[in-house]
Amino acid sequence: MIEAIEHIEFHGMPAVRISAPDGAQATILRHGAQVVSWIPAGGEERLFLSENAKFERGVPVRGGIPICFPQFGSRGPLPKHGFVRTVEWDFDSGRSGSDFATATMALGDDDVSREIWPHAFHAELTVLLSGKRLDVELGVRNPGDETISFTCALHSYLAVREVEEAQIQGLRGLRYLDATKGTEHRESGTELMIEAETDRIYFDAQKPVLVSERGRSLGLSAENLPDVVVWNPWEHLSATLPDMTKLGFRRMLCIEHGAIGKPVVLPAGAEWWGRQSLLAL
Ligand code: TA6
Repeated sequence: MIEAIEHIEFHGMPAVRISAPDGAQATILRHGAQVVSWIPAGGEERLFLSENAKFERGVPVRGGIPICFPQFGSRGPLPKHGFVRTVEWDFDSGRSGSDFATATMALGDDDVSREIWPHAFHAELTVLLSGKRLDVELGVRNPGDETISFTCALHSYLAVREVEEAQIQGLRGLRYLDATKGTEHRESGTELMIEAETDRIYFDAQKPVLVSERGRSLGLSAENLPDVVVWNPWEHLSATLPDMTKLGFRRMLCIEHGAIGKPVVLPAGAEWWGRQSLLAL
């Protein structure tokens, strides 16, 4: 019988694998508390992980669900996407029941983090697996005595059969930043298709996002993460990324929920959480 919570090595790195009795499974690296695999009950792998991903200390892993915190992208003075995706988190706790399994990873500030971001924080990443659903929740507490503010995202790399054939719904009417050009627009189409490099931040999304492909779909919804990033590097940008294979960009589609447009402001002692939920349909 498979244990519900297992401590394993994944590409030479310590990881936690959680398994629900219905066969659903997820793997979380301690490096970055990054979910690197999710197989829903009765299903197949739904997260993209580059075949050329690097599994090295201090280096981001290309694929899965990297955590961008306390800064999304290069929208501030910190390293791109912040620093928590490249440091080792602690395993905090794990639990399972008749139809779920869950694990929580934790990270607090230390001398190294305060050199980059001079603030006290305590972050937790909780992954809850049940049937065809995966909930990924980032919680942040401010244990210090000064207000902190941050932007963040759960940078989910979805596995797709063929990115050009995937239809993305749920974004119509939203204001978005086209980060490839630095221009703002409003989404007029009901379905977004990826046919070139795409890097957009949609603000204040209220509805779930649906990614439909031949024979399968994936629904994404969120709480307290109002913005949605859609990213695919396409051929030319992908060729400059050493951790992507030549055709890897065709197998991935990032749909990232985040708090990007309006930073989260946490007074001393306050807590916040944001959750992205993925449902395999
Ligand atoms: O979320 C989209 C994005 O901000 C893109 O601009 C792209 O650079 C991507 O993240 C990946 O960033 P990374 O630092 O992991 O290569």
